Amino acid sequence: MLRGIIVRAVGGFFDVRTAEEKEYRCRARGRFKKSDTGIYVGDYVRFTRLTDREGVLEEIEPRRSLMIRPPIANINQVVIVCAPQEPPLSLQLLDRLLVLAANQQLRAVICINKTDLLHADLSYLQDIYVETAGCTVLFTSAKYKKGIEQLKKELAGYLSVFAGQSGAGKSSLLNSLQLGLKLKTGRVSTKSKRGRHTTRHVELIPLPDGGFVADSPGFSQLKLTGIKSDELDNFFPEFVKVKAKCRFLSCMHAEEPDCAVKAAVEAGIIARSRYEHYLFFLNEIREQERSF
Ligand SMILES: Nc1nc2c(ncn2[C@@H]2O[C@H](COP(=O)(O)OP(=O)(O)O)[C@@H](O)[C@H]2O)c(=O)[nH]1
Ligand SMILES: [Mg+2]
Ligand SMILES: [Zn+2]
Repeated sequence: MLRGIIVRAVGGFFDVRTAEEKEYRCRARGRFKKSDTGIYVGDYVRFTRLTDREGVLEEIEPRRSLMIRPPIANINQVVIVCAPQEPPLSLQLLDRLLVLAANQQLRAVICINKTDLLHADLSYLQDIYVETAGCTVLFTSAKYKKGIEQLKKELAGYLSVFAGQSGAGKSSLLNSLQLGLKLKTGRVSTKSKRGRHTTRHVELIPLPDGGFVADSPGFSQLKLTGIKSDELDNFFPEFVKVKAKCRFLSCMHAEEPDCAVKAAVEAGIIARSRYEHYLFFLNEIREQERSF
């Protein structure tokens, strides 16, 4: 049997790519159709080779994750693309995406794109996200091909999706990687988006240094579902570092006295924006919990 990863699904067939960079169009045996686990792009599979280009799926390996929309298995990295302007930078959206990524145990890379548009000092983002939150931050310009080599390095070996606001430059960045893609760029109204891309198929694009990127942006669901209010602080690495010093073991870092997280905010060790977004998400989750 051969082993590979499903890179696309086409009309009941699955294209499986092997480590030798060969693709086989495979059909699934009947028993797969009955099993409720499904077969997804991103699944690692074993298959029997029929011809030089065809095979039959025999086995789906256990998947480490499954993203529902878009449906992709085994994603292990998200590239969160933001722009300093056009659209205006939303640190709340960035923090929300970071929480969602952490909840799915995905490595997160923050990519600040369109750096050519703004000559203001963006190093405060480095202070917040690299120094305290322990993320990887890249500064890019898809337009002027800046930072693309660093982006390639961060992608190598991972199975990545791109996420972030529409218009931030996800498609432009993917195109700048020159993987033989020609993704449509520009601001598309939600209406025409629906109309033109009716076949919202997912495909994994192999990277020259190993790994894949999904050509479809991740996280269309932005609700913090599946995260409990008393677990939210775990997704803020800089809170985790200090929270053992809170007076109460069950401290939610909101109304409680002698809270080490609040003290760290006052001392400038934790960024105020991070703390405010934490409180915002905490309220949102508490409201969801009350409505159950
Ligand atoms: N100035 C500038 N414009 C960019 C850059 N990256 C993308 N754009 C433009 O921003 C718009 C939205 O880009 P697109 O890639 O479609 O964003 P997406 O919605 O995140 O996929 C397009 O008009 C791009 O040409 C950049 O680095 N600098
Ligand atoms: Mg796009
Ligand atoms: Zn606390």
